[in-house]
Amino acid sequence: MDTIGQLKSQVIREVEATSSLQELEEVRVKALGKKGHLTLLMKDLGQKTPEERKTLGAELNVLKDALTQALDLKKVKLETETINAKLGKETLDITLPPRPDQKGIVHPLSHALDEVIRIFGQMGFVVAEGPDIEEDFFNFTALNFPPEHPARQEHDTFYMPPSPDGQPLLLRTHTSPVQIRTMTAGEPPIRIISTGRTYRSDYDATHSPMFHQIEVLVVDTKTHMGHLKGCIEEFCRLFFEDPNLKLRFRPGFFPFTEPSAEVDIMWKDGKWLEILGCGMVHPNVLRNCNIDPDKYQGFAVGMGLDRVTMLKYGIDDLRLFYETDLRWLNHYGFTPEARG
Ligand code: 2NL
Repeated sequence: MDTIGQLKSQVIREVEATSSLQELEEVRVKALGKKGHLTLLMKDLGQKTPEERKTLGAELNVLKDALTQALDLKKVKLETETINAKLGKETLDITLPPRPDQKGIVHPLSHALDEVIRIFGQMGFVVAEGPDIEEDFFNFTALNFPPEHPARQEHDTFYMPPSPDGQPLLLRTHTSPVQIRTMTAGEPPIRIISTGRTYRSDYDATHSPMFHQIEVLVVDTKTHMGHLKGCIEEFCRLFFEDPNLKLRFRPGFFPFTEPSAEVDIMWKDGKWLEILGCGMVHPNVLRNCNIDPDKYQGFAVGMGLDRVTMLKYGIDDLRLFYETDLRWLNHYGFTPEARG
């Protein structure tokens, strides 16, 4: 009894006398640690009679709670004092100008691609993607290029070592293989745009060995050139933000479309500028994808993203897109907030 009363007032006095968290911890260990006074008293309980154990045990538990509470209270008090002392010493110079906030900039190509996807998305198209390294079959053969067709060289194709099963591999020269894969894998109706990187060995102010294409493909019953023309007109007027933009369709040739056309838009000062190629999907291409050309027709459009981005934003050398010059990007790029 007496021991308990003494221990209590002694520990409480010690707790009150501490002036740091470290001192407080020492007091705690001395009383409640493995070899602490209270701990030893509790161990002693084993030697007592059951009757003594009952009363003494209860008293020791009350003491333990009282000491723990005193220690906890003092701990909070010391912690608060420590923080207040620290805050009292700290000064914050709110007149300092803030460091400039270096924001990310959206590359013009990404911005233009977002626009293109938004416009075709509103017309009901979905985006399709495929691998950059393609099989010769998807890039050329299925698209009605005969084996000896000069376009296979004209395209300045980057050939890769063949695949383990002997397939000729190459860096895709256009995004058309994505459309071939889509037609082969699924049933019409099909309404897709395919976008991504394409590669040809060519380098000057208007050609980069890696560039970007956007292709459009619609396959359905009763699809005709009127749909092709309307879709292209709608797209160009929205993309170039001119509802009265004049377009001109000229006959063209591609192995994968028949008939084919090249499309010009009327640019400032009455000049026509070619911006895309298009046509009705060649029946051989449909057949190569197991689509019956007597039942389905399709139209397709192919466009260089780099070229239309240069036109829209007045960039005159395509190589600037790929030089990663931050000053250029700050001038021609877009703030992320403007991404829609
Ligand atoms: C251009 C012309 C074109 C296509 C691409 C295409 C794809 C399939 C079937 C038929 Cl799978 N056609 N694509 C059609 C006409 C023109 O691209 O000047 N591109 C930059």
